[in-house]
Amino acid sequence: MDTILQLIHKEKTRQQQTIRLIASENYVSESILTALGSFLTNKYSEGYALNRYYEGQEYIDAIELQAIQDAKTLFGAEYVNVQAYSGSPANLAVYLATLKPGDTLLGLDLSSGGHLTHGSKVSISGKWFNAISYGLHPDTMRIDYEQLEQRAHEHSPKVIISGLSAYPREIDFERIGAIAHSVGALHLADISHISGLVATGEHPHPFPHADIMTTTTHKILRGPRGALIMTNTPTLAKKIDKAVFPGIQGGPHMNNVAGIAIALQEALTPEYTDYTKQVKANTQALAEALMQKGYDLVTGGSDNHLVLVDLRSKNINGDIFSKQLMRAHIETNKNAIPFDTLGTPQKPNGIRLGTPAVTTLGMQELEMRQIAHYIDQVYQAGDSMETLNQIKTEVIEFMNQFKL
Ligand code: DSN
Repeated sequence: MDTILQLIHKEKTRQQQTIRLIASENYVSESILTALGSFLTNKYSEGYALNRYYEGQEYIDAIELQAIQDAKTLFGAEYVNVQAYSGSPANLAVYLATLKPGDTLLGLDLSSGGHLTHGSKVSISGKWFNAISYGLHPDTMRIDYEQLEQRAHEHSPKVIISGLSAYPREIDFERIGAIAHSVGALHLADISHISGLVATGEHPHPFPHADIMTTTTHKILRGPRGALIMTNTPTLAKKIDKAVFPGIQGGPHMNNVAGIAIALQEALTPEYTDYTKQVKANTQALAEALMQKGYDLVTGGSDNHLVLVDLRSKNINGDIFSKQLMRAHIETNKNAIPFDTLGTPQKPNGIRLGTPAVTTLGMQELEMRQIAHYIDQVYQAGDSMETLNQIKTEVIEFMNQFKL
């Protein structure tokens, strides 16, 4: 049986030999890996910088203050909490800070590209709160802002959530903010998927149209697993800090916070701005190449880092296709297609593809066309293991050009 260290090594090799197209994944730098595996993991630091419950915090405090300062600079935020363990706890902390059980929140429906924590019935956000959803317009497959406005007036939510996990187009934060404020609701922008684009001006900024912004740190932001909660309102900042600790969490994972601080410093460099531009260029190149090969994309393209491939015209579901792609070392995830009544969560009729990870490896438009070619070859191969193995060999050779 493999030891844990052997399994870690095998996972590294697997990542090296696989085209990773999961829109929420990335590769962190060597410095971030060092922070994650450092002595910081030995320390308890309940509380916040300069106001802790245990002694021995001089270096911990300096790390947390640096992370907060860099997040403020990167996102133009006045108050930042860097302790949430990940995106779901970050959103839960916002709800604890702003809602009581039974209060109404309004978020983008999961099957329209929203996130579980935006009010899905299987999440605490949908179980403990009166979660109402808005969706897409059936003609454009883009957010139906008129429906959003109508539901906001009808249900008077306390919080309206903007943000996506599988929506390939720009979000009009200004319009959502105006709707929220017209009904006395707070606007929470969960920018987890697009935070790097927001930070570098490649997507419109939620501030000043949002009252609170959350983001995970491990997607396009290219940090370790964790989250930021940001606001420019002092009273909200106090409530959010109390909600994170002691509301829902104990001691922060300071090795992660150190990794986040390094990721934020990396994101403040001109190289990172070039990276986010290339992510968008690569997504567009991938979208065009797939459409040329006859694949339908939801909304017919992308403004951000992801595309949603509608497989209904291909007579294969996303579950089977993503497994076949994986056999050829192409890693994707199955995904629901908006308004598709035949697909199920386990067997939806789409796959989601994103370019943040492959762009980190240095891939450009040429490689995106090559990836579209491999994807189509896998489709043509059907379940022929011999052909899938041939494609896998080619993919591994292709990946050898790029070093983790
Ligand atoms: N799991 C993330 C994603 O893939 O979008 C969101 O939590």
